[in-house]
Amino acid sequence: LGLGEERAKVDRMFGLMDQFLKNDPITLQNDILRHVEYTVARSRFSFDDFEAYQALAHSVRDRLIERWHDTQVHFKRKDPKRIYFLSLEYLMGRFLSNSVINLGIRDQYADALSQLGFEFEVLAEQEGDAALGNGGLARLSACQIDSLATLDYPALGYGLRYQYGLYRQVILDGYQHEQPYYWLNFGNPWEIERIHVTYPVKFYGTVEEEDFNGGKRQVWVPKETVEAVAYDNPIPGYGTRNTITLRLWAAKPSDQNDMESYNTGDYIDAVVNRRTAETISSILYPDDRSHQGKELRLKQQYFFVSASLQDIIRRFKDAHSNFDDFPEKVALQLNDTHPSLAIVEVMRVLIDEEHLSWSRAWDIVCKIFSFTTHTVLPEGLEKIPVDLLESLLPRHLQIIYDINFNFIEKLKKRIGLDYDRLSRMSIVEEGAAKSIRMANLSIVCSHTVNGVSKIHAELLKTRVFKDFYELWPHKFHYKTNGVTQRRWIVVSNPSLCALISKWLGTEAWIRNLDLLAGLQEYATNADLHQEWKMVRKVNKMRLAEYIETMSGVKVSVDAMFDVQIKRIHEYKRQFLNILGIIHRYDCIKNMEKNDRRNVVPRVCIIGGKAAPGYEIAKKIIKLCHAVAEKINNDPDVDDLLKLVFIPDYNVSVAELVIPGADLSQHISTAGHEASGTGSMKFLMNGCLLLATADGSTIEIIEEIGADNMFLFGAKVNEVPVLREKGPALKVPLQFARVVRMVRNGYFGFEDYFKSLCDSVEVGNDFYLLGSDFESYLEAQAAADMAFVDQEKWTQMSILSMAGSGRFSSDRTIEEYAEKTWGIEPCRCPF
Ligand code: B1N
Repeated sequence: LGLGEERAKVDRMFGLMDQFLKNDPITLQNDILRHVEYTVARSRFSFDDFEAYQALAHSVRDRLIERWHDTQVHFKRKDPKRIYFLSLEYLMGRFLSNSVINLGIRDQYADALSQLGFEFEVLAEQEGDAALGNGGLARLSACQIDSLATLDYPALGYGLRYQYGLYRQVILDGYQHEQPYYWLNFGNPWEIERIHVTYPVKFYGTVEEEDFNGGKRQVWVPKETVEAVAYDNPIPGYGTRNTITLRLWAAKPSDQNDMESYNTGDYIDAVVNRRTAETISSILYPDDRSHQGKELRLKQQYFFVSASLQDIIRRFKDAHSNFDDFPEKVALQLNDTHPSLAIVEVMRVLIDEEHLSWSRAWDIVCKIFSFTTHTVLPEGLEKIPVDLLESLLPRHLQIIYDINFNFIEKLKKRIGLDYDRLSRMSIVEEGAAKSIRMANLSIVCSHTVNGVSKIHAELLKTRVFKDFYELWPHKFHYKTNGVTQRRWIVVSNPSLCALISKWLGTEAWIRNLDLLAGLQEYATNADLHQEWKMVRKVNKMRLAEYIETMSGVKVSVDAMFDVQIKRIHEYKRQFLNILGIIHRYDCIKNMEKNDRRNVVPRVCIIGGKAAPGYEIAKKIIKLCHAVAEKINNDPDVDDLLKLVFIPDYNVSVAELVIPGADLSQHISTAGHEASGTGSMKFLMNGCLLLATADGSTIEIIEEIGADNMFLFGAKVNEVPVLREKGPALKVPLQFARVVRMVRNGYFGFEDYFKSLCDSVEVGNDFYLLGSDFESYLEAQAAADMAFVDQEKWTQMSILSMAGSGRFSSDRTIEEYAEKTWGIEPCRCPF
């Protein structure tokens, strides 16, 4: 467009602006009541909290849609290079509070509602979490989507619309039970069904050879078709009109399969069979370690990849006719290997459907993909059995073999006939059960491989992907993870948010978290200390109330709230935490009554889910309950020590727990946590960390200094040395004592806990609980000491928060945009 025309268009849009919805209290009330009456179909004179929430959500949705349309129109006109974020998991949590805050209309809604006799916070509690993911990786996707919108990037997130989200954890007699979480039961006002945005996704069948342009070519003749339907979730940025899309695919039966079955006359069976198509997107796999060799999982991955790429290619073709321009317009981000079939699918589409030559297609592929890995352990890497791939996606298997052939041929020229190394680097793993190494495929075909923290990148280069690093050092980078301060401070800790803005004299930190450093100069200011302690106390009271309703345990807010919330894993060492608690309990029991006065009171809080098939993790949950039962009912310890397990840990529970924590534990065996992002959320909320030098903690130390936290344990490089020692490893007496208490049935269930105790016996203690125990107790003692001096503690707490600026996902996303994706902001012009 010429400058004049551009101007005219913008003017016209401005002219239309008074048609946009207004946000004054009267309009908002009218809107809400209109939705009560016409959307929820309840009488506006009689509706309950849930119906009020639904109407409120629809009124917010209307406002989201306006901005979302404007953003899409703007992106279309500008046609910038876009980033497509491919992830099989998103832990979005609740949408309501986050949306109104990002839209800048929370207070207006709160006013409007109070005039109608409702409280915003109460209605917000009606919403269930969108829990379409397992843990850190999935919440990271959600934080990054928020940053992409806030920073005006032309981005689109793709995912799967699982009908069953992460299971609901129910505790019965201290044991974890999994219940299906059918989260769509109550409707979902935050999504927009796009019945016209659908694509066929094909499976199975054979590859046939056919004549083409005087030569031969391979064509896939698939046997089954499933329809992918788009559900769009508008994601508003903060402090911008930009509102981007999270597009989730749902599977629906396709009419293309049906002709034959209907002809056979078995109408009922044919209809019933159609429904199996829907199972593809019905359930999230609840395991965040690995999923090996499950056909449904592979189907999910391909369904996701195929639908997303059809959508991306359609959008590209709307404006372009030459695929050589594709890398100028499209960047594809692989969130771990889960979506990495996208690489093969792009090759297939370009060659088989668009008839590009192999070398042109390969050229394009090598320019568009970037890959982020979240794993530390070689055994955590995803592999797909060849026979599974052969039956489900025969043409894709051929293409993988071809990619691998070319790669190995080139590699031989570079490194010679070093067969060990060649076989380690091959995309195909030979052996009894042949399989495809998805990480190797991703590295070979991506221009960039990113780690998620500094230490993680080191481990990738020196251990996990050493061979590849030596071949292509330029491909390897890292972008330290971050979290969004919008959700993790503004939404979840409004009083801290107000305090920060007041002391900084600006709200600009909500878009630029580095500004928090401005609070360092007030770290010893008495007025700030007083306000700080007040805010923290109110948050602790809120948490104490929650604990009492969930577990019936009354806790004192004067005690130190010591929290460990995350997925239950042996490497995260919740067992170490519990053994430390047993030690503390044992010490109190063995003290003179008078000495007990010197004990710093603690409320130990543990929460997290164990993968349904992960036996040891489930035993850790049971142990936590068994120990809690004993301690919480022992009058000897009374308020000096309490232990509570918070059931069904999820995003909205985290929003409540984190602002109320004094101390949080991030105690993985060094070298096992790729990054960890929970620690960043605690840090932003002024919670002190008790941690090992692992993952992102190492960078947190650089920001706030080791003096402001409680560090312990073997370092990354010491871990292999200690493991070498095996049975000769030195383990403190106290450790043997507490393990023996569990083993001997002090907390009951000794048969059940036997294998758990065995897992930490000398010679067997892979995660080094025994050898880290002494320094763990020392760090705990240092935390007690610090807590006694409340001014000192408050100072450390302020400095933690003030030093958290680097851990905003805004910083991470800016690094990705500039260094990896090559994209620029594209801001809506209002
Ligand atoms: O990704 C997070 C990191 O902060 C954590 O350290 C890391 O453990 C986590 C298979 C995973 N790694 N791998 C997974 C999730 C789901 C699944 O099906 C693996 N999650 C992580 C963000 O970088």
